[in-house]
Amino acid sequence: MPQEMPAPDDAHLAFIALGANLTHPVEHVRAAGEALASLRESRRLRISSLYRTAPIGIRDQPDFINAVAMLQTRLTAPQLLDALFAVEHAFGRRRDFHHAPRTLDLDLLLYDDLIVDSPRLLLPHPRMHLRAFVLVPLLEIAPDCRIPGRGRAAAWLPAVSRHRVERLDD
Ligand code: PH2
Ligand code: MG
Ligand code: MG
Repeated sequence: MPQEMPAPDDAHLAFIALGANLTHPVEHVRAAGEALASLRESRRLRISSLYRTAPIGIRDQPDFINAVAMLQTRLTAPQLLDALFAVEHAFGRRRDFHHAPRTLDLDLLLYDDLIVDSPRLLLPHPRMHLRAFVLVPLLEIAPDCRIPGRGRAAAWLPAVSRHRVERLDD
């Protein structure tokens, strides 16, 4: 977590990964970034550039557009998760199969330095340190970010240098 961001006692710092790879993914990710800016009980502190990224997992699908947002929020982690599902739903997200192409995917990456292992919520996101499409935008907005249990996020970059990640022009 970046340490330069002191928060009131009831405010928490959360990082959210945005991804889309179906119709108009750039517009969808941009609009989702705006939706995060107006989430209740929350303030969007930063949002990364947009990145065009090669699909990880199922390779035979379109490139993704990815970004990461930093939020200050008074919502609890489960409340924030529900709010993210609501935004995904509003963007017409269908859950066809694991890793299926998606109109919008919002993943809660980090919530303060919380470690959670429940059926509904895993924190930190268990694969975030292995994905350039998460690490590169995350480090753009929080270069000193630490992942609980995994150390500095930046230390994981060399391990994912083979993943294609291109920053889009503004
Ligand atoms: N999301 C996945 C699986 N693979 N690949 C890229 N490049 N970007 C994603 O957001 C992504 C993925 C599952 O959520
Ligand atoms: Mg995902
Ligand atoms: Mg998801």
